[in-house]
Amino acid sequence: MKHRIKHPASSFTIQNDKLPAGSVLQIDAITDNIIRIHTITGTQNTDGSSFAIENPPGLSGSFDISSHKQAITAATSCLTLKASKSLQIDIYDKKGNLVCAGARANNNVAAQLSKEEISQLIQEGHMADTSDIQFKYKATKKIMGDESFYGLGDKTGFLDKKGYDYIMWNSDNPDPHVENPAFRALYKSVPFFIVRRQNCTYGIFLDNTYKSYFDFGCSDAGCYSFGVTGGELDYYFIYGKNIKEVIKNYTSLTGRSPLPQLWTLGYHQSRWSYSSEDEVIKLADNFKKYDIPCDAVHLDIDYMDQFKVFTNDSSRFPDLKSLSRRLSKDGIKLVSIIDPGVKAEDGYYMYDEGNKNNYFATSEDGKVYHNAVWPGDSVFPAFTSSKVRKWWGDKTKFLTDNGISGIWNDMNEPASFNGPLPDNIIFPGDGKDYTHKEIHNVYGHLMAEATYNGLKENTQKRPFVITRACYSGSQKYTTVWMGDNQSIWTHLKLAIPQILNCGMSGIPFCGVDIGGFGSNATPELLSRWTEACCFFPLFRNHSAKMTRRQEPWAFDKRTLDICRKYIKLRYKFIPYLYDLCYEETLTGLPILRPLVMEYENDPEVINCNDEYLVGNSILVAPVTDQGVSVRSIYLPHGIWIDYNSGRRIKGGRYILYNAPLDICPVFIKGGSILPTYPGIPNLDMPNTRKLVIEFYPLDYKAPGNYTSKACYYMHYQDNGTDFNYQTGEYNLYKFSFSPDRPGGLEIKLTTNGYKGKYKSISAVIK
Ligand code: MIG
Repeated sequence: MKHRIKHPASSFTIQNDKLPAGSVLQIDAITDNIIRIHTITGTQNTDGSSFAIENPPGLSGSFDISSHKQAITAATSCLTLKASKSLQIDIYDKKGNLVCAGARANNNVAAQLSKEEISQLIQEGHMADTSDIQFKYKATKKIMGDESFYGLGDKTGFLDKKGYDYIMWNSDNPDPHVENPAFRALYKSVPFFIVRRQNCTYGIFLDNTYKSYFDFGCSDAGCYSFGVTGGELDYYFIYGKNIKEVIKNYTSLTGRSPLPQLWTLGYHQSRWSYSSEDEVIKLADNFKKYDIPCDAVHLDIDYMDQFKVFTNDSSRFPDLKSLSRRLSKDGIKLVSIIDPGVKAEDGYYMYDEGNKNNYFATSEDGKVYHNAVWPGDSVFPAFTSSKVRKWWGDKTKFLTDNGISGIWNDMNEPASFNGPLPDNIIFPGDGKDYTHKEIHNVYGHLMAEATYNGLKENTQKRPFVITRACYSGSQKYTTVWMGDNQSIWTHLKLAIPQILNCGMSGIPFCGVDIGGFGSNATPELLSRWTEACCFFPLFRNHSAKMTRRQEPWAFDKRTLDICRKYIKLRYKFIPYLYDLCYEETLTGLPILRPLVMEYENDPEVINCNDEYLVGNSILVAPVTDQGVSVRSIYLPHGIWIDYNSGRRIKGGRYILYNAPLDICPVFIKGGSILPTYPGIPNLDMPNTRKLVIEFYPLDYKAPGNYTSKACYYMHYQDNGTDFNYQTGEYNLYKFSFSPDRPGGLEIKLTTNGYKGKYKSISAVIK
């Protein structure tokens, strides 16, 4: 919901005739390294409010303000901001270095096509973004050196966004999955980015839900800009001494992902659609038959009765509850899809209840607004209202009572088949009506919030929600996937920078459709895709109707063997992934990290698009090209242990690596201690009580003959299901290695709150 941000103790305002009549620019010290810069119009809503920020960090910042003729200077203990009367804002660090300099606004809009360009595109039968971009506000900053730009959620393109421009407008249009000059938006709006140059990092969070534009030196190499088409200019300058600090500070504002249920880190199998109970049972049997671990099967839209949400098709799925019971014997959970569009059909309970209570969006004349989605003629719940969210959340009981363990929110941009929703459609909220233009980009966010709270209340378990559309801060409620990619190699390549930027935007639990959603996968593509994504937080194979089937066994024995091998590798490292989830709850740091996050001063990794780190101990450099079995890999400085051969390799250089189809290059950082599972069939709790600790010393000659520096690792354990950990029901272990200690490795329980201790922990030295 929309939250009021309390008026900070320390702030000042500037008036200027460049601002619209009745508006002032207000600058607030939120903390000593977060400064909010926002316009305020009129008297109403003077504190501003936010969909993304619910519990701002303490509002502890304070300004020391001095005013001169031409400028106001305001200093916190970390930053000094100078605001000229002409509204140029420069920000300095404690040492007096200029961190972020305002630039004179220009009229350049990279995304705006000229009239001639538009008519030519249309003449040739192409689609074009013909909208006339009218900025209400635009902020322009200097590019001062070798800046790189990271973040922006799910946007396509490279890790470093310098030289590109993007649009925030949640869009159900899979075309922009590849670079396309006519479209720059995708499903999500996460208007946060990190700016990094030598010895300097900061982030900017533009908290505005209207359509907004970002230009990173695209239309003018000397500056970057961001502009909004409605509402107030409202952005946070977020300082940090490195990328990690910026992410910590950003997530201290917009929130962090809570711990997931353990099983959600397992392998998920999906298809549009598994469309009968029999088919689902056969699917589950195949996982057993082929010896492949699996924790979840997803039910796409065909389980519903005529696509009516919160119903089931009783001819195909007569008894979901007993189906779920049958699957749980094999440790498999069911996740089902839910779309926001409610079928407009008298007598259908969702439609009737919503109508009776005015829960649906309306036209300006107050009549319920209709468009079409999967059920045909449909109406759209106003998730802007807390009553509607409660209503929707309560309805999830239909699914949880039927044994469904997680909800997959689709089409919540919202997508519509009869043209886009007009800007002026009204979504009633709490004490305020919102226009579609204002809340389009948070529709998916609010639906996720409703789903999360409903699941939490109905089950008392940690809710598992996946969403396609979202906004900054959605990480508190949901995991995300990247929508409709295709079974093509460029989309496999794209998945890496997409997921890394998503993680740097505060959304750690994310994934892509493994094998590709649209078009036909090949055995080679599915093999490489499963390898490349085997550490992705959300690990789901999904494919579209009318495409070639894509389960691990759908092709040949070799593909099956490779998928099994990498799915098992994934399960082996789930304790490590879960530890990273725990770390994320404390810091906001993503599970998958670009190399630049851990090796910030290494110029080789600034735009490394084809490798990623899992935490800081595992480096993955998958093959993402067809027909390729050798690739170059950059290893940052340090000793890296080739997971496939055990070889120790000195980093700080490129190596050429042989990676035939069944090999994904994976490296462990020398001196790492990692918790692993011995082979387990799934994540049912009894299977997860045994742990094997692997230690990768810097130098290893033979069993018992190795050397390493002192190091330690903290391992987290709880019941993997509910919220009891919040009242202390968890264990923290410290695994440490000391070269002086006989026997080397020591395993110690440091905090013991949870009684379900591991039955056995064994140490393996690699
Ligand atoms: O119009 O539910 O992105 O994952 O399988 C397509 C059917 C609707 C789009 C989702 C996709 C899902 C599909 N949905």
